[in-house]
Amino acid sequence: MSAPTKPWFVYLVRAANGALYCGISDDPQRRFAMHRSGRGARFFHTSPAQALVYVEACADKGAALRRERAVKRLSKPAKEVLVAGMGTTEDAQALRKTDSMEDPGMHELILHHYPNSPFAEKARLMLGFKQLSWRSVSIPSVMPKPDLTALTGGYRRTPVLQVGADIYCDTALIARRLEAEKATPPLYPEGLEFIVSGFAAWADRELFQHAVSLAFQDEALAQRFAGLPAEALQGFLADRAALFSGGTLRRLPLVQARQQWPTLMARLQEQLGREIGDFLFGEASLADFAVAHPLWFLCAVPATAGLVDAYPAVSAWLGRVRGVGHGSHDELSALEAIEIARAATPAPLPEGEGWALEGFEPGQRVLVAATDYGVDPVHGELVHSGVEALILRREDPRAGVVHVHLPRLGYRIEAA
Ligand SMILES: N[C@@H](CCC(=O)N[C@@H](CS)C(=O)NCC(=O)O)C(=O)O
Repeated sequence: MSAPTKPWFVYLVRAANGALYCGISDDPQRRFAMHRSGRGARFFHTSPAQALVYVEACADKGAALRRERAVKRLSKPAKEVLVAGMGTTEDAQALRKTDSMEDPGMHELILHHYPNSPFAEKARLMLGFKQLSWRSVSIPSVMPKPDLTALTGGYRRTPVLQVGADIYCDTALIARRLEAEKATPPLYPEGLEFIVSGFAAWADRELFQHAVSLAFQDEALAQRFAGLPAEALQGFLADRAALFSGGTLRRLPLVQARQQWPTLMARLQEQLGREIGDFLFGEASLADFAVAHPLWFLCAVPATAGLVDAYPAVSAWLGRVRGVGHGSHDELSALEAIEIARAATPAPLPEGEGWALEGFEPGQRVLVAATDYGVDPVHGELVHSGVEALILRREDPRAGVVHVHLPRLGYRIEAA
């Protein structure tokens, strides 16, 4: 029998100036005593720790870390509700539900996407995995996308997640936002965080590049665009050529993609044959959704479906991953989404998590752009640089003040 896991706690400490600090510990009282003596968190250098005002028990350290992330994302009024209620875990779950209905700081998840986008499928599956409900805004698959860029400030890639006046670009960041929204089931299982995020980055780039090259062969494109006017295909190809201009990535030659594909599939088959669980690393994780979306794309037309079907373990696993579904969702118009952004205030910036960004100061005017493809820049005021994300504040004539969140990895930042 395995040893019972030790409970850990998420706690809130009030500083003398009224601010709330969120942390985790296996002994919150001892930790609070440390904060009182000025040790353990830089937060209390500006204003001393005054009272331990909230403690919530979690099953283990991993659960506490996930809960801490979720609590840190709550608005100040929502944190105050926790403090006032001193709830248990169940109470806090229920409370989060009421928060989203009553607290004007909490907003619905809105996904801007189109049906046959692989990265959008990755996002939809992640939403399904977490059994979240969301609103769906249809965006064009080619430029121009004026309603999308009113929110993003220029970022054009698909998908984009909107939460009120906060706009999340790139599925690498959308995954982290969804994890903060709902910790379980985790996209980053405890102890596998580094493996799944590294592996997902590999699949999103390497595997996806192969899939795109294979999916763009004539026969596959003809099947994809069957029944549509010839101009639709021409317009799509011209748009995708422009998508790559100015970026570092080049389309993988078809012959190379065909030659290398069996190696990629053999690796997946081998991993899936290990009987460590139903998914790539045992339990389902971000890694599964990152591998699934390029394969899902190939399965969509007969000309390329065989590239997946020829590998029974991969095909069966893909069925299981797709089985998580897309969560419950309903349609929202692009104009309503812009109106929601305009009416909302961006969420408070993450507290005490700032991370040095060499050469840049908070408040500076910058531009941030992807480096690989779809390099259209977003201009704004740099209001936060965290470990994973940069946040730009921008004011849009239609969407009002929004915070655009972009990943640090794979993006460049320049003074503007
Ligand atoms: N790194 C980005 C890549 C997104 C991406 O490449 N999306 C494709 C669609 S699957 C795209 O933007 N294509 C051009 C477009 O939709 O305008 C992410 O993870 O979200």
